[in-house]
Amino acid sequence: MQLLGYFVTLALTLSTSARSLQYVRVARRAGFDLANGQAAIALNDKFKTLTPDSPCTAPEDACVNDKFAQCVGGKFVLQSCGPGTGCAALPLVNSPGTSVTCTTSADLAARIAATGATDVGSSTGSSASPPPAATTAAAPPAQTSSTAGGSSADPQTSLTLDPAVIAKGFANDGQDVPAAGQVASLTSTNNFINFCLTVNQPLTNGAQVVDGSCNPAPMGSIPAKTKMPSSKFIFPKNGGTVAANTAFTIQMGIKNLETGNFVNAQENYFSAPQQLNAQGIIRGHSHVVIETINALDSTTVLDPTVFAFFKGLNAAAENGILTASVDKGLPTGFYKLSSINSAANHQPVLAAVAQHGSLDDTVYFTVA
Ligand SMILES: [Cu+2]
Repeated sequence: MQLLGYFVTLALTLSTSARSLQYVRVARRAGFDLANGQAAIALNDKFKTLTPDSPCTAPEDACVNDKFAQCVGGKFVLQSCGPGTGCAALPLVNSPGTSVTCTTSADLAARIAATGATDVGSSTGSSASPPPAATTAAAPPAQTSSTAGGSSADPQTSLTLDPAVIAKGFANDGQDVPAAGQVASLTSTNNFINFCLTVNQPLTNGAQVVDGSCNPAPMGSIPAKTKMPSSKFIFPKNGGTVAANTAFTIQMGIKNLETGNFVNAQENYFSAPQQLNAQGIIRGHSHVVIETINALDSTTVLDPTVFAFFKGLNAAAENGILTASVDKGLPTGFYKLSSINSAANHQPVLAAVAQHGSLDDTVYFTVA
């Protein structure tokens, strides 16, 4: 209660935006916050004793000489932090634990102060009067995030890449195990966060940019191999026949896709990573497209810019079946019907393994 009072009092002395920030923090304070703060303090104390030659065990991140240190092969590899920042262990906000990152000293102090921790062994009850350092440290985060544009208590709004999510394997071009015809992968030590600076294209930015664009969003959550989406057309069936110029309803069975999740296709196209539901199933929707072909056994490669019918299946499947009505039917002819199973932001679904059955279905049918 004393801490709560401290935060409310502090909040009243801050600007409106900073005040709401503090209230959010109070509301969010979780049972592990104090322990996280104490653990961060202990780690930062330990880091002061490390040298570039200190032994380490991968995967271990640390701070050595105020530089971010990754343990590679039993030895620290140091990376300098950006201007105005240093390396520190920070308390995690949403789960027990700490993360090692580059940040400002003000952000470090504020984030530790927000946990209520004042030293390694402190407890909530003992911090009746918060030290002056905590008070001065708690005010700057709002300024830090607006002026430096960098560190923020929330990694989802911070402009700084958290080292905990750096995919170190991306630094490998794959040619250590050469295979005939295999080309070197593009590599990155910062998750390609600025990749779009390397191409002369506008950012995708939520729009369907018809002349092409560069998309900076990560690919996101990939489901387990056992939860790859799959679909099969029930009507029309492969080789089936539909009456010409007569309304009909496409029916498609779908598995392992939490259908009914679609975002604004004009404003949020490819604008967020693939996401999974609590069961580990991709949250998304499907589409169906019908293309005209000149015969059922045609071998002509089709032009994807041309199609006879297209529909996003925005509703959730009923009893595992998605439907789309082709209100005016189709003229006499031969057709190819395909699904485009997608995540919520309309991107094609991504799977955990390269070798898998088709995640979509295609059937060929006659309209007569
Ligand atoms: Cu879509």
